[in-house]
Amino acid sequence: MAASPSNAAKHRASTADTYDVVVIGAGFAGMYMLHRLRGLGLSVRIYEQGSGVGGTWYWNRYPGARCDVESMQYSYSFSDELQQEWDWSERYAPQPEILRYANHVADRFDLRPDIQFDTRIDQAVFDEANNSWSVTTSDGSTVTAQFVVLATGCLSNARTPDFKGLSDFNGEVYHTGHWPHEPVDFTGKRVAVIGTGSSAIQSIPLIAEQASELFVFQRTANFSVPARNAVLTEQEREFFRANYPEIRRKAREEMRNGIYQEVPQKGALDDTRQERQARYAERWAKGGLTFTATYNNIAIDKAANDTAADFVRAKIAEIVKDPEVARLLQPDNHPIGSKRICVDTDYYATFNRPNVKLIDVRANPIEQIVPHGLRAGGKDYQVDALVLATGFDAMTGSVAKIDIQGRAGQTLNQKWAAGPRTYLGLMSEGFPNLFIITGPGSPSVLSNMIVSIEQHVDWITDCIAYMRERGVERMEATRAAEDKWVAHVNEVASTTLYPQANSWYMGANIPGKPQIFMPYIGGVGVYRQICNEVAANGYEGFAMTSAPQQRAAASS
Ligand code: N01
Repeated sequence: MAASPSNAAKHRASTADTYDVVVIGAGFAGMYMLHRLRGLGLSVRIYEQGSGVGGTWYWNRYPGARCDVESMQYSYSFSDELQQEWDWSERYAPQPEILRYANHVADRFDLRPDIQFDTRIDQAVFDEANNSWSVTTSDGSTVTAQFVVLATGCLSNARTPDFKGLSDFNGEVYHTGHWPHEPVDFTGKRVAVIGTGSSAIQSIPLIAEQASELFVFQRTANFSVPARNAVLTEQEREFFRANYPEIRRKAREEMRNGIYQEVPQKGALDDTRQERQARYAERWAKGGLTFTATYNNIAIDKAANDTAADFVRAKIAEIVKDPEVARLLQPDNHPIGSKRICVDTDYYATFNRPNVKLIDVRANPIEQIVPHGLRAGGKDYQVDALVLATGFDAMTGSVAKIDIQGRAGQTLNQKWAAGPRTYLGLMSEGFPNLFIITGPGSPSVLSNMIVSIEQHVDWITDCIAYMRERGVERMEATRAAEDKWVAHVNEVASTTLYPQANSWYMGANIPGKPQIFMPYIGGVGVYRQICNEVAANGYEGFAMTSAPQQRAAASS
């Protein structure tokens, strides 16, 4: 439902520099947060660095960018009208369509009047006397808010490695996470792509169709499964529309990753080799992320994991004609799924094209960028364009760019110097009234992000309503609750194969970043239950302070 004119007027009635809540980021998290807080009658301001809504889908415009969660599930569930009326065109929505959807939501719920675009937040300082945050924007103005919500995204701080000579390169340089708004035409050009993560794996097949020569610089081979993308039929859309209440409920409560799917009942080693091959072949033919859910122990049992990894390695050998190239493309240093599995269209087959060359950066490290190309392993590769598909400073990178000062002048960067510490991923001790959406310590990037975003936004909204009803002005995670939660997050991670990979989940892709498994791997259903119980128990593990209490404490 669009906000009524009277409501909209009320939202904007706060004084220009004081808000109840400042939200940082206008992606899917920030937009829904604004919508819900308006429902409480609060004054809210979103600050967004980009010139439009959509967050990750605003920035990542590289060729082939699309979501790896199916479109009928990668969508908001909070409004039945919205989910009934929006027509997704394909099984996996392409980036332009997801961005159209984000814009549609912004218009439909009249969100834009409360979003300030082209504005970064540089600093947020907690004022202990007033229980409020003083927030400074990139245009130099300062506003005050009782609450700040970080809706900054987990994969929004694109990372350019410190390549020697990069600024001397004479050609075009692109980063997949910061792609130009106009289409880039590589026709007839010699192109180098550095990196072979999801962004590279999606863009390489399309760049290869245009480029005269494409050099792919691979340091670590990644597992990828076919997307089998297709146009959605009306019948498929109708199935979801008719069953949304049950599908969404199952996704939230019963699925570990927030994606409604068939749940495996047995382990990989419970089947004979022949049965296993048949099951993997069936999932491979079906396509998509559910490949690693063929069995229930692929993420925890190395022997089980090996059977899935071997299947994919054999597929690579079958698809790629040159045995040496196939060997290089076969991942050999991490369990399948311990890095985010990629979902592709024709990725491996692209290496059969005569204009595509794979360069093994592990054996031949990139030494430097030279004016006309790239030097690796003592050899020069002449190129006209450089595509950096080198990933992100994930989960903490965007938060770290903001100078956040909590109680007693402690900064969040100081506190997280040895790795992020949160209670439930939602708050960090020492930083009152500061909420994080899909932060470290929550299922976040291991889940269907929209499911996790909606859960966090609903929880935060209920929490703020609870505080308001009781005259509570300040809320903060306790040290004891945070310590316990951090220990639990680490303990659960250590029972899986995830920490065995040098992944961005571990912070391993950023030199000097502490290596800690950042998301909570207990599953979205379990996690939701824990969050609900904490709330039902009067926000157990959080200290709540009302104004008179605080004054009394100060004078005693
Ligand atoms: O980034 P990445 P991404 N020299 O970090 C290489 C989501 N996503 O943008 O592995 C040479 O995965 C690096 O090599 P290595 C998804 O969650 C989703 O591709 O560090 N190479 C790696 O190959 C995904 O996981 C979708 O050895 C260097 C690559 O760059 C996440 O975003 C689509 C290097 C970076 O891969 C990130 O994906 C796209 C160096 N100095 C993204 N530095 C979908 O929904 C880095 N690399 C489908």
